[in-house]
Amino acid sequence: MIDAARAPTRAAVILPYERPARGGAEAPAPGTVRAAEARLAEAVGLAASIGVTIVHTAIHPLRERRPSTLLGEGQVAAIRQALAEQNVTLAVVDAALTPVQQRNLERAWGVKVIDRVGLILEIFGERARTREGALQVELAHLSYQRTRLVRSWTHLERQRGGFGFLGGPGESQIEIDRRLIDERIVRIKRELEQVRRTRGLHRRARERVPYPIVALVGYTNAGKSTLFNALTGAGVLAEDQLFATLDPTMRQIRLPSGRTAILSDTVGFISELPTQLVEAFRATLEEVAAADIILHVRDAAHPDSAAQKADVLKVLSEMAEGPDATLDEDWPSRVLEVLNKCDLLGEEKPAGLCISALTGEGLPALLAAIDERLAAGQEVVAYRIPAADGARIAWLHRHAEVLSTSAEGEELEITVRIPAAARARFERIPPLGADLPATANDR
Ligand SMILES: Nc1nc2c(ncn2[C@@H]2O[C@H](COP(=O)(O)OP(=O)(O)O)[C@@H](O)[C@H]2O)c(=O)[nH]1
Ligand SMILES: [Mg+2]
Repeated sequence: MIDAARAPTRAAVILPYERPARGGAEAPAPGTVRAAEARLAEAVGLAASIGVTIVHTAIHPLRERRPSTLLGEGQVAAIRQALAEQNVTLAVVDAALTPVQQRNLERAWGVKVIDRVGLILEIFGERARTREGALQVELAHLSYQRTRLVRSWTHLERQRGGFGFLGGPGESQIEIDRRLIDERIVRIKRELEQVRRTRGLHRRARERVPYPIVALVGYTNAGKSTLFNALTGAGVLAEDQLFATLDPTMRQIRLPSGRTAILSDTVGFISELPTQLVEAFRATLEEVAAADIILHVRDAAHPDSAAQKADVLKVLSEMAEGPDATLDEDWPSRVLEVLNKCDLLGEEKPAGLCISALTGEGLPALLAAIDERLAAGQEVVAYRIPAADGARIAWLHRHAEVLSTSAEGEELEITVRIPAAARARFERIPPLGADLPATANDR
């Protein structure tokens, strides 16, 4: 773990960039340069989110993948000099490094080196909010460590000339480590299954939050955190301090109508997410399930903006699939798309909600759109609910405007003004007791 709590770590972000195979020594296509720069910006954004100070960034074109250091000899030397000049103590190499490459680079540069997967695991580890999320991240971490042990083991074997039967001390240590990791993986998987069975209960706890939730989703660097700060910074409410200390990524906002909502920042999507991290990433996205509005923040100026949008929608739709779905199937009706960084676009603005989280352009229109969404299609409905069914009563208080409540024996009659989508969702929630047989053992 990187300890960012003490003094900010001085970090460098190095992008070893493979040019698409073209042949010849002519200059790279302009699109390639732009893609490399976008990729570097993403890596810088990722690194910044673990609280380190980035003092050096560089793109190094890869001519070949050297097994010992990935980068070329001259590049390794040039980077060493740059790191020393800036007193860097952590180098993030935005690529997949073998354990051997990582170790050799650490030796050559005299700093701690982490690769892309290592960095992403750090971020997920910090941001996992639910028990399930934390377990998923730990599982990914262990699998990552395990493959690295295996790889360095085959490396040792190779060094011995292929006769790997003479179990040296290194090898048996690795066998032991591997077994410990395997045991831990089995234990975590078992715990995960248990947590999944009780997931309904956790979600119900989230639903006690008394205001509608607006969750910001989108790619890393789309501007989610900037927008979060722009929307919450201006009108911070006094009672916000409480929320801020509990969880810096959730804060109250006051909408133009006077309605209060909770804005929730989420872990960003990451381009080319390594497959072993997909489950962990989805687990960190779970809070989207409880959101009344899924505010999809897009970087309208990014070269891959359209592909990024498709990715985000694909992941969300996958979360709504199968028996283990974490998202209600009505999720598309809850998405509100916003095009950020419109200040970087020229005259021709794309259709849709164009904003700039940086300059504040379009933010009043965005707040009005959120307001409108929350108010859309309201109906007045009266429900009779057993007074003991605190979960459904709390749900109504969160998702609907309660107009009146009266006691009718053991039941409450609650009259609410409720959005049509919320009404459909509410009517699918099993009444108290309906799910007791399945969860009785987990309490
Ligand atoms: N030009 C411009 N830059 C922006 C805008 N919003 C965010 N940024 C920049 O984009 C980078 C990533 O923003 P951030 O909020 O951290 O993105 P996140 O990863 O989605 O949370 C930062 O350098 C921001 O200053 C915007 O509307 N216009
Ligand atoms: Mg952010």
